[in-house]
Amino acid sequence: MPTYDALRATDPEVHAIVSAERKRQAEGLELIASENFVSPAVLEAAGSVLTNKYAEGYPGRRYYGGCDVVDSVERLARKRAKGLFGAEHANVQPHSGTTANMAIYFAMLKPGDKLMGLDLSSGGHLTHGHHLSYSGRDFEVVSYGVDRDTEQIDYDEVERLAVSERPKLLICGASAYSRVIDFERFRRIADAAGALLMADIAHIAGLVATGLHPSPVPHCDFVTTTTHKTLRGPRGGLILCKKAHAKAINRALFPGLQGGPLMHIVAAKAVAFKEAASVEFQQYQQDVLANARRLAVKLESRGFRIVSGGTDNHLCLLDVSSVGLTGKVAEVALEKAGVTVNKNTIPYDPNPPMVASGIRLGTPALTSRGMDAEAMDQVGDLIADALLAPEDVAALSTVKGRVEELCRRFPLYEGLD
Ligand code: DSN
Repeated sequence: MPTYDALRATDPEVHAIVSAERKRQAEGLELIASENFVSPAVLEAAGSVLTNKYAEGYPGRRYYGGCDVVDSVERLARKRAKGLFGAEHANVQPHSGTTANMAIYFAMLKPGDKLMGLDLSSGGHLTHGHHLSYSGRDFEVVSYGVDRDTEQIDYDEVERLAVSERPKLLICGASAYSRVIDFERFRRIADAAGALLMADIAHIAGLVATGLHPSPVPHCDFVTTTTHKTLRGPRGGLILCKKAHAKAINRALFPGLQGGPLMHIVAAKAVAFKEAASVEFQQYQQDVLANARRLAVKLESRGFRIVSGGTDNHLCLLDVSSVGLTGKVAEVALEKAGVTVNKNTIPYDPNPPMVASGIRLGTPALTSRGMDAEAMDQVGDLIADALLAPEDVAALSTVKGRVEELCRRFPLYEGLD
């Protein structure tokens, strides 16, 4: 376990900030669906001397000398990623999910080409064609949403739209969608529309790696993900694709979009891929799913509406307008109670994103610290108690005390200060 003795001596100011963040993570309930707590081994690799090495290029073809050692870690990371997901090719260099997605677009599309993705307000991602992102600025965008009644993807409607719009690239995958995504159906739709198919599995990668969500790999031309969400690796991105596209994708990422890869992060990704292939990780992902379901049921029993009526994955969307709140008010109230969430629009939300009518709750981080079904019932009660008294400072402070008590039962990063 790394310690921060050198940091404390050299820069007490930054040491104090790191220490305060560690304390915040340990003493609060982390329910942001896209966050997780990496293992000490991942943390150690991410903080290693590999940060010192420049390695522009790819293993065996670098623009710098002295790359033999880091070549071996990149090869290992690629091999493990391919094995984990059953993919033909892996590029482990993307600094983030956004650059991973960008590499696909830049390799396969020309400016002005048409892409089609899930609308942000229906659970999609900024990089799937939102007008404020490069994806919505440089390309022509067609968006699909979710059905107003079921709040789930209507595949017939996606097919109708894709066939009439004929996008060059069809994107599936989401940031705030709690149901299974039918990648096989998306393949049939892409074929009918003459489109390439990309899946962004940033949120569900851990579930896919363990077979708890159907894999997009056999059906998609490209699969992108982040490595830090359910996959529980360092902050970063990953691209998987068919061999036929490997060269174009590699070139689009480097030198097209990025410079030197972050070799310490590549090493940490390799560690995370090894961990994700373990029996323990399989159990962990099962617990993530069970906990998400339990939390959703608990909150429903406390009077909250769950978007789409439930969850099949690691997250649920709570419609807080069902108790007269906005997502913004709910997020602030919960923060005062030591519970970290993000406000989130819900399908057909009348509120703008910075206000929103929902909050997104995910169980990957809490499950990493060992929380179980009984703990989820308590978490549900703590959230409900805070949201039923969002302006009551004393009530929120009482909830915070209960949150800290629960967190003490599930310690995090013991030994770090
Ligand atoms: N910010 C990520 C999330 O929270 O889902 C997506 O980029």
